[in-house]
Parts: sequence; C-alpha cells; structure tokens
Amino acid sequence: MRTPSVRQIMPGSNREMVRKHTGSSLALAAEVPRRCNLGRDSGRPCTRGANLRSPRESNKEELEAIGAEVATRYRDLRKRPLSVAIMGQTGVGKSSLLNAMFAANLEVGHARPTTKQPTPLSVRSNEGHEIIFWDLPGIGESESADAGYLDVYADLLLGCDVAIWACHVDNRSTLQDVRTLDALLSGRSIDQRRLLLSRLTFILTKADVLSNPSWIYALDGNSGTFAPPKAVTGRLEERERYFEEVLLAPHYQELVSRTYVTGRFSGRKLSILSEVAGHRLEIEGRELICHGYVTDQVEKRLLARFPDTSEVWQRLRENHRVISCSSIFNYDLTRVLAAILNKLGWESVARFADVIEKTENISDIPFDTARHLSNIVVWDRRTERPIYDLKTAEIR
Ligand SMILES: Nc1nc2c(ncn2[C@@H]2O[C@H](COP(=O)(O)OP(=O)(O)OP(=O)(O)O)[C@@H](O)[C@H]2O)c(=O)[nH]1
Ligand SMILES: [Mg+2]
Repeated sequence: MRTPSVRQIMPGSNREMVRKHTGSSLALAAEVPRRCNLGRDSGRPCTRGANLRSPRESNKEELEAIGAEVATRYRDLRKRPLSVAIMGQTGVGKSSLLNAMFAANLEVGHARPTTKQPTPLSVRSNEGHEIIFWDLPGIGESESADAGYLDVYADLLLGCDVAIWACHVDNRSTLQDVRTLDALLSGRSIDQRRLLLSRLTFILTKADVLSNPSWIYALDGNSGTFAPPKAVTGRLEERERYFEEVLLAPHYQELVSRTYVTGRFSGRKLSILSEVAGHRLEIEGRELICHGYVTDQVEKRLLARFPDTSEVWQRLRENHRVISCSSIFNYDLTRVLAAILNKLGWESVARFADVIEKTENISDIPFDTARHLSNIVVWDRRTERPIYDLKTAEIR
C-alpha cells in the first residue's frame, strides 16, 4: 500500500489564504453562471466567434461552448479538495493529532501556544483525491490573539466541509469552549447555525492521561496496541457524555445528522422511521438525513425496531457522539477519521478507503516504541538502582 502524500504549505495572510483554499461548493456553484454569463444579471452575452456565423449558428455554438464550460466547472467542483478544520483551545493537542494520524510534521509545543497561523496539511488517497486538514491556532492564548483567531474560525467553519473541535479529556471547565461556540453561532440565520453545527465533531484528546489504572498494551510478537482498562473506558464514556451534554445538547433542535445508505427507502418506511426516531427523516440521493439530535435513546429505538440496518443507525448516532482519542498511544484515531469521512458523505468514504486502512495500522505500535511511552521507573533508594524500568525490560 502506498503512503498518502502529506504536504505542508506555509501560509501567507491568514484570512486571505483560508478563503483561497476553501470556498464551499455553494460559493463555487454560484460562480459557474457568473463566469459563463448565464446569470440573470449577466449583462451582455458571450461574443466568441459571433461575427463569423449566422445569429442562429453562433447562438447554438455559444450554447454548446457554455454547456461544455459549465460541465468542466462542475467536474472541477466535484474534484475540489475537501477541507477539514481542527479547532479548540491552545495545547489540547490539535497539531499532535494530525501528526499522529498522517505521520506529518506540524510544530508541537510543550509549554507555550504554538500554532499561530492556519496551516494546511494535504492528505491524498492513492487515486489522488485530496482532503486539506487545517491545523488552527488554539483559542485562549490572549484576548487580542483570540479576536483574530475567532475571525479565522468563522471563515473556516463556513468554508470547510467538516470541523473537528478538540477538547482536553481531563478538563471539566467547558466555559471557554461554550463561549467560543456561541460567538461563532451568534447573529447567524437558523439555516447557517444548522449547517455549522452539523459540520462539527467534538473529540476529547489525550485519553491516555486517565492512566489510573494503567492502560493495557496488548503485545503480539514485536508490536502491540494500547487499550484502556475497563475502569478507564467507563470514565472516558462519562466524560464523552458530559461534553455532549454541555456542547451539543443545548442545540438539540438545530442538529442535523446524515449518513450514507444503500438500497431503497419508500416514503412509508421513512414516515415509520421518523415516528420511531421522533425526528423527521428524509432521503437525498444516497444520504439519509435526520432533522434532530440523535441521542443514545434515539439510536436504541431505531436499533430495536430495525436491527437489519444497525450500521446505518450507528453511523447516524456517530454524527453527534463525542470521541476520545490519544495521539501518544494512537488510540481511536481511525474512529476520528471515520467520523470525519461519514460527515463528508458516502463518496468520500469510498474515495479515502486506503487512507482509513493506513490509519488502522497506526494503532499497532512496536514494543521498542511503546516501552518509551511508559512513565514509571521504580527506583531502590538503598541500592541506588532501578528495580523496574519498562524501557529496559525484556520480552519473554
Ligand atoms: N499525554 C498526551 N499528550 C499529548 C497528546 N497530544 C498532544 N500532547 C501534548 O500536548 C502538548 C500540546 O500539543 P500540541 O499538539 O502542540 O497542541 P495544540 O492544540 O496544537 O496547541 P496550539 O498550537 O498552541 O493550539 C504537547 O506537549 C504534546 O506532546 C496526547 O494524546 N497525550
Ligand atoms: Mg498546534
């Protein structure tokens, strides 16, 4: 399997650069008629070659040329890179997350706010489809810096296809995140709020810091994977529920979730589904859209009534589920990527299958790397020697 090419472009002016690289499909679609003089206010029509042909002939040719140009523009539009923004407070591990997911080399800071400009990271599938991940500066650096960063966040939220909002797993002070989200939503129309909220996926970073009891490193030969013990899993789930309650639940009326489906859904089935879910469900192409907040209870009701399509209900719920992960232990990074692709739509899941496959492998960590991730050495003060150090332990 070929490694996805990861390219970093150093940014110029923040907002200008963000606009240049993003541009929602809506903006591009609006540009098509304008560029091709098809809009109602287009003024004069295209004049290419008009003096050599009869009016009828030239009209036909022009229409064909315009048609071809429109088709090309729409093809380009379909090919445009998808974009994903990573937002959140400074130090929560946004840059580290991208580094871990895509073996990138974004700057990481251990003491001070580090990322100062939106930094694009291009990830390509084997077939050349592209997603640009925007590593953003962290909120909470200073009042003056935050004001500028909020503008960038607003631009990116409007221009990007998906936004990941990262919070530190061990932080129960959610006020800063709530305020930032409110600031981004305030003054917007209900449709814009719906759009922005449905793009957001909340994640909890640094899951490994909840390390009492210790994480389990399941060794298989010379490598293995990290997993939380049951007690830590329970605490992670509790925190996920808490962040969901604080950040998502207040917007329950505005939340819209989508997932791809295969097969047909009759109008009758959709109305039964809507009744069971307690929200209006509709089909748009291959997408199932749920107008409302898909809680655990909604998922359970759908699973109980329609167990044969359990994957669809799980993906729908995933839209609003907070996900814990760790960039140090490479824990659940594939789940984060899957949540992003689920939001990007069914085409993206197929297009970036090899990128997902690649992240599945990154949870496998060689023992020689894993032993350096342990943070306990037992030191005997009498002999002045270590009794136990995982760094030097032998595999038996
Ligand atoms: N234990 C642990 N530490 C992490 C993890 N991810 C990042 N860190 C550490 O958190 C610190 C900040 O990481 P960054 O990736 O620079 O955080 P950031 O959100 O990009 O910060 P800004 O650029 O200032 O917004 C660094 O010391 C990282 O090593 C993780 O999953 N687990
Ligand atoms: Mg950073």
